[in-house]
Amino acid sequence: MSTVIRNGTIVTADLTYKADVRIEDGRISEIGPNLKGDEELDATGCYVMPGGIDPHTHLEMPFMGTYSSDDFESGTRAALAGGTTMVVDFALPSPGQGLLDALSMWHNKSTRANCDYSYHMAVTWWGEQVFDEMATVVREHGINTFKHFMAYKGALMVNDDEMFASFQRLRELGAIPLVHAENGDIVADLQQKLLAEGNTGPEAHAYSRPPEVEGEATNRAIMIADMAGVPLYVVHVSCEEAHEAIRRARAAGKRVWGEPLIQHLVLDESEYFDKDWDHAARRVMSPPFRNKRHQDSLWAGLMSGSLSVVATDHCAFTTEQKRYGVGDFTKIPNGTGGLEDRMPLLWTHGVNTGRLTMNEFVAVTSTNIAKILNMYPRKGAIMVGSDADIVVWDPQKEKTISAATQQSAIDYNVFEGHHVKGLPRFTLTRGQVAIHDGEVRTQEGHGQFVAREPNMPVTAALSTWKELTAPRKVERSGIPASGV
Ligand code: DUC
Ligand code: ZN
Ligand code: ZN
Ligand code: ZN
Repeated sequence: MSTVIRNGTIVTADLTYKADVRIEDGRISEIGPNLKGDEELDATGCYVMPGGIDPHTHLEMPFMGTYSSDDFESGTRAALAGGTTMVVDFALPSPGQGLLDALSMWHNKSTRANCDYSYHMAVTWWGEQVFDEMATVVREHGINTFKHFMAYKGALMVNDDEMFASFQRLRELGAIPLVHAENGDIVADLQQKLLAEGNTGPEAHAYSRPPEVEGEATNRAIMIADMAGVPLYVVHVSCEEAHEAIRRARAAGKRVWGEPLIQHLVLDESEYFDKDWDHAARRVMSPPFRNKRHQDSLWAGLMSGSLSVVATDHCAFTTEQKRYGVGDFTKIPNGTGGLEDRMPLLWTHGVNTGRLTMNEFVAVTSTNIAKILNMYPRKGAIMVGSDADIVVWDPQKEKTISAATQQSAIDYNVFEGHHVKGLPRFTLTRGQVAIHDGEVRTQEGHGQFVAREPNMPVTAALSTWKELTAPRKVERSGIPASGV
């Protein structure tokens, strides 16, 4: 059984050309003119692009006293409806829980996925067990990225010494650290001050996490990664200060990547002020939405290449869940949705406005992250042999975003009322047509785990926990003994 996508224009991160695509056994088997197949999909007037990859989702995640409401079924259905064919979720050990234990919990949740998926592992505490299990996670479980929370003090946060030790371990394993960069100590301090002054509403969430706390933590993480000799991926870059730190690091030759979210590119801080409680609380996420100066900086980063990937941090809570924080903004579950809307919104605000070329759109929604996570060209490419994760994109198709028609399980959409032009006609996940001209044909359980090899050569001999934690003599070569 073969499927052929006919009469479309292929758009990849570097090429635009007219050709048909044949798919067999879930992979692309031929690209060329006038192909015939058992099933034919008409792509006249459409662009045939690598399906989107969202490298930052939290599906069914235990967080802030509850669970995020989209699970691997509804989350991946939303993804496919919007042209995204793969998600990378975070396996999140609770403090004290082993990495392998958390990983098997995540494997159980994801059996219902409609599209392929992978995981980043989160380092939420530090100790010999984490150190040991890291090697197993990388070498036997196909995970080469590890997330560190510099915020959420008393819950998920790791300190600088722990981060430095973890980064050194990742270096010898050929894995890459990710950071949620906000100064958690200062956020906790500002939260208490705001509450003490009677600022209990959702707008205080924004005041408690100013751009400076993100800029400081981003700079710090970059320096720690540099001292440990590892590359660094900074998730949800939301402000100019963080973007500038990344841009400077890249200009200095450091391998640092920044990931803005579609929410921060499209929505601003006015969503929190002079709005009813539910409206503002539904938009509480960390980092919070910023003003136009920051949005302009993020767009400039995408246009110039100093920011590499657009994600969602999809972490959806119902209005009822958000109301846990009535009377205390620090208890509002942090997170917003976006999986279904990322690609149409970025096309509308990026390609249709002339800020991004179509090829750049493919790069920042799919190809760049496939390369960073070491799964290119299996994912992120239209090439013979690549997985047939494809979106047939109709640039003329329009809609107004609304919770009434979304796939996500929650009762609202933070982009309600936004008009988009540019939507999928077909979305294919390993050859299966999951979205067919507006009709949802997803298959629960079709999705498979994608294992990813370490990115860089692994050092010949790994250190032991004892070696890593042993006191070391600090060498101060270059400092004259006289102190002159
Ligand atoms: N930020 C959110 O808003 N939600 C999930 C975790 C995070 O860092
Ligand atoms: Zn985060
Ligand atoms: Zn996140
Ligand atoms: Zn809009």
